[in-house]
Amino acid sequence: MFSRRGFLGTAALVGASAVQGRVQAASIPEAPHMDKVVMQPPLHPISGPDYRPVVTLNGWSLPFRMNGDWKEFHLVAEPVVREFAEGMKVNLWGYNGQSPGPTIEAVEGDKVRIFLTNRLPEYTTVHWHGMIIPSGMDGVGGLNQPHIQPGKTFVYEFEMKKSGTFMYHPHSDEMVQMAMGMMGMVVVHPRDPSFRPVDRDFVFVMSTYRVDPGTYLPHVNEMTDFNMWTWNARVFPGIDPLAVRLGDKVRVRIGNLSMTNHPIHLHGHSFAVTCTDGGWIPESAQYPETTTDVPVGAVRVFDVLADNPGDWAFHCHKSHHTMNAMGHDVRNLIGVSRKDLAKAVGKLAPDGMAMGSTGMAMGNMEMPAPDNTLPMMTGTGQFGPIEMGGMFTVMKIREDLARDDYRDPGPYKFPQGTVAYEVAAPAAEPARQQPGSPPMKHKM
Ligand SMILES: [Cu+2]
Repeated sequence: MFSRRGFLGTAALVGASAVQGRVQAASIPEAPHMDKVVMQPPLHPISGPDYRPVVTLNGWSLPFRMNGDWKEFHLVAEPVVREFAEGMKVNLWGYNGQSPGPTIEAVEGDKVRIFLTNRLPEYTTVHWHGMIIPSGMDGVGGLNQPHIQPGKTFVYEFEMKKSGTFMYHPHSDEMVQMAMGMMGMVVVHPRDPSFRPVDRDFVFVMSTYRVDPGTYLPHVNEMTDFNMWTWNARVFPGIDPLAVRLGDKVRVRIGNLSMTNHPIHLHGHSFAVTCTDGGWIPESAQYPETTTDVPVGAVRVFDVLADNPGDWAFHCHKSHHTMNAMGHDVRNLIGVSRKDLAKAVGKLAPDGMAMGSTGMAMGNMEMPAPDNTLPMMTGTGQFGPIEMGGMFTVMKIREDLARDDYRDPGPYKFPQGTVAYEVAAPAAEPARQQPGSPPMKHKM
């Protein structure tokens, strides 16, 4: 846990408009540190304008302190070890003990001072993606400021001019530093608590890595062939579920700092995108969707009324993105006779295995994996294997959750008679005929 000593919630901050004053050298705040990989409880404001704090999937919000009318945060850029899911740890770079870094929460109109201490082996900066700030605070190394050398601390000072959802990441050796996991989210709450309030508010950022099975470091030069598709540097079944109370209005804020787009899909509901990193979308311009594409370098926020109880899959709809480490050059063997294939493989590689001739379901391809990797498809539900990985989790909508209870409520208890069921019917033969070939005999 982080130490809360020395940190307060929001103190009264009225009429803060002009950004002024240089920080006193002696007064750099303590840098909190997090070593847990499960969602931390929301960080409620103690005074000042009220807001409903966000929760970060497998993450936390950075505590702050008030110094006069400045809200002060301290980020530390440093190497971290991140567990993607049980059985796989990766050496990344991040902030304050984790990758991604903590979520920074503030209120529209706040004056913030964000210290950045560099404990990386190379220089860095922080860019505040989507935020309207003075040019000299924009964090592009060489363009807006000198790079921050190892061991040095810089400070960023600006006013949170508008509410919304933003991101932070380096603009300094950016390809390497983002491929190593340096990123985080910024949530600026509206000063008026009656502006589009919700009951639950989740946030996460998407990033991708290529970590070859048995290794511990991402390939930072990879451009397209990633094998770990993560939400907050976690993959299914390691991603926190979204625990929601029936009837809650729910907001989900999604950043994308990976190198491809992700169509994000929620089952059982329709939602509307209400905000991007550019700002709030007028109600008249919103429309219902069940999948929304989150482009590279963008934020999409959707609001949904959780009025349908149950366990609802919530995932990227690119099916390769709900897989873990895999070889992409696996041949498609669907329809090939397994017996003939086993014979042919056996001649070439006596220890080889024929797999996937009826698909790739787990029953067909259990195989030993090297250390420090994850099965391609995994996870178990109350009815059997879920066979997912990567960008997949579950929104769990229950009647009986307390307001701030985000703990996993366990599997849904389906009311009797509401689950798809088998009926007595003649056994069906699998269809095996190929175009232009004679019917195959069934001899599996
Ligand atoms: Cu995706």
